[in-house]
Amino acid sequence: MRIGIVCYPTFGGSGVVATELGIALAEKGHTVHFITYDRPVRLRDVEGRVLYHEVRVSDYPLFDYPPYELVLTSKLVDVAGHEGLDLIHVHYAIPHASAAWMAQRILRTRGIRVPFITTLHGTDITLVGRDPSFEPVITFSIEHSDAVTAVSESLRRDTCAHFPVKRDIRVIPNFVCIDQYPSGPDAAIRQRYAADGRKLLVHISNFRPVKRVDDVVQVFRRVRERMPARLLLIGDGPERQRLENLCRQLGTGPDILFLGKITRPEEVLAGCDLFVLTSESESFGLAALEAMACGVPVVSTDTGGTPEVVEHGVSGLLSPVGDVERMAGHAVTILGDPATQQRYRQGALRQAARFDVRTVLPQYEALYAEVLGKAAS
Ligand code: GMT
Repeated sequence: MRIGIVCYPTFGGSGVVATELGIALAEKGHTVHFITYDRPVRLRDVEGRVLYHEVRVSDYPLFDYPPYELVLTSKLVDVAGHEGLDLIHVHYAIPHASAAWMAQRILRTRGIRVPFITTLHGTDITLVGRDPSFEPVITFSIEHSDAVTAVSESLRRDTCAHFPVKRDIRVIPNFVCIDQYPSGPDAAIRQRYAADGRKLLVHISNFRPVKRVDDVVQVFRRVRERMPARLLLIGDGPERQRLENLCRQLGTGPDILFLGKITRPEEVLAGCDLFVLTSESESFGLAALEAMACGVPVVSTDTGGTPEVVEHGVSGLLSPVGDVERMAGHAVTILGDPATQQRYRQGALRQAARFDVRTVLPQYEALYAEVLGKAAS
């Protein structure tokens, strides 16, 4: 199959999943064309079957707002027509789904039929999508996609609750390529950050308000009162500078390290003891799944799709949003005793294995076949 993938090329979960999906499809022999404004951060080639087409919006003084959606549409028409794409798979509804719909209509005038699938990832529905100014376009693009998937049951429910859509939305969860993750704790990472045997807590996000990273700091400070520990904060975003200032005021010093963006988070996760995720809302929590794939249990808020990923009492412990006391208590429960930590570690590995690419990829391939079958009939 020749598949076009549209995604955000950044460190966000939707771009990461789209990239890993494209690579996994290429490993199975499909040819995959990535169409986006920058090379996705984790993209790599597989025997010439992964190609990248840049969407470049020219700067013209009349455009106060660069018309990205239109240029993306034109690029989709160009790539679909010239590369003979069988289907287009867009990740994140805004503005990818409406661009794909427009491209589909233009292609049809040229006698080319290309179905498109939209995968909803979370903030396109839960935050951005609920802005009334987006609603009509998102509703329309969901209704007019040839198929729609959501990354969790919770996101599927949210979509049906907040948008007047009647169509079927299939849940296909996010995944990890388990074989790419280290099988045991990494001694070199521990030597770098926890040579004195202290516990290593870690958080990864885009530092947006929805992640409530202040709560991560508050949870850590409570844990730190009970045991030697260090917190690694990975990623970057609008809240980072304020949080760095807060940590300076609190005098947390080397106990809290900001590491910035990291392309391969497992290179740090593999030495960590606990992942902390304090989000207000989270459609899935891919970062938590990646931590679990490294055998790192998770202390998280009980919100959105997180309970579908982190099994309470097995791979981590869940608490209500904002309850930093309870989250700190959970962290101490997991870290306070080696046998308990080991049990959660094994639970995290087992749970992550349920989301292995070998289980999830066939679900996408089956959907592609269904959509192509319908398009041909
Ligand atoms: O977390 C973010 O704000 C980034 C966003 C994205 O589009 O990359 O993440 C969303 O999609 C991820 C991949 O499906 C999910 O794992 C995240 O839970 C989801 N984020 C939210 O719902 C806040």
